[in-house]
Amino acid sequence: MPQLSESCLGVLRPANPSFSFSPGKVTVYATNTPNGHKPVILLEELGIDYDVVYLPLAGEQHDPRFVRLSPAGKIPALVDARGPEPLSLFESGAMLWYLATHEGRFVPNDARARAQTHAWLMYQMSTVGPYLGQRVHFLLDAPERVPYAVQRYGKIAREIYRVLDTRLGEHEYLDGHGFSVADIATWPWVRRPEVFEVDTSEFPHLSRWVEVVGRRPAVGRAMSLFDQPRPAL
Ligand SMILES: N[C@@H](CCC(=O)N[C@@H](CS)C(=O)NCC(=O)O)C(=O)O
Repeated sequence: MPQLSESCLGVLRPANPSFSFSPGKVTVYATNTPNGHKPVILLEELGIDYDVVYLPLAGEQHDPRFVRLSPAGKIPALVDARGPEPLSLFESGAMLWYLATHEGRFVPNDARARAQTHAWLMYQMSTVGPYLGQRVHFLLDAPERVPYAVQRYGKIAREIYRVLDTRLGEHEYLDGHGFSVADIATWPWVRRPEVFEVDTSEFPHLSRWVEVVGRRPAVGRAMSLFDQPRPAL
């Protein structure tokens, strides 16, 4: 396998025909999207040895061998082959929660504090990702311009930024306790407001947090992995 990165723990490699995973390591199947970024950021933060298998989403996500790893045929998928039996997971929020609780990092120990981390992670999974995804779809991907949808998801996108900005005006990080999986899940989605045509001059607290999280060395390493040339399939 070509090792494309000297600076990252993660190695970006093309999907192999059997969608096999790396023995004794964590393998993430991902592409260069916010949902793909999340587990890679956390793995870099945790310093766990991992490989990233790049899926271009050109149809191979529906391959039955991939669907066995990710039942909805979506990235990211993760296999933790460090234990006696490989553990296969889909849904990025579940991956973050599993890795963080397994390592005892980026989630608070106290149950009440942890519940707040969970709530902000759920807000990302249920609202930030799906609605900003619809915003992009109707701005950039829809075969025709649908003014109602452009307006509806524009309003929702601004509301999401407002909710996050309010929270980040009260707390340094989303869960109110420290940098956590809630920040890791949310940051890749909201870091580029121009994509959603959201004017962040109204949201200074969110802008401060986007910058602070983006300066974390592990976040930089994870994102640079996705900046590399994509390995040929
Ligand atoms: N809730 C899922 C969303 C996953 C998702 O929507 N992945 C997209 C890329 S960001 C995908 O794989 N799309 C391919 C397809 O729908 O065929 C998660 O967070 O893991």
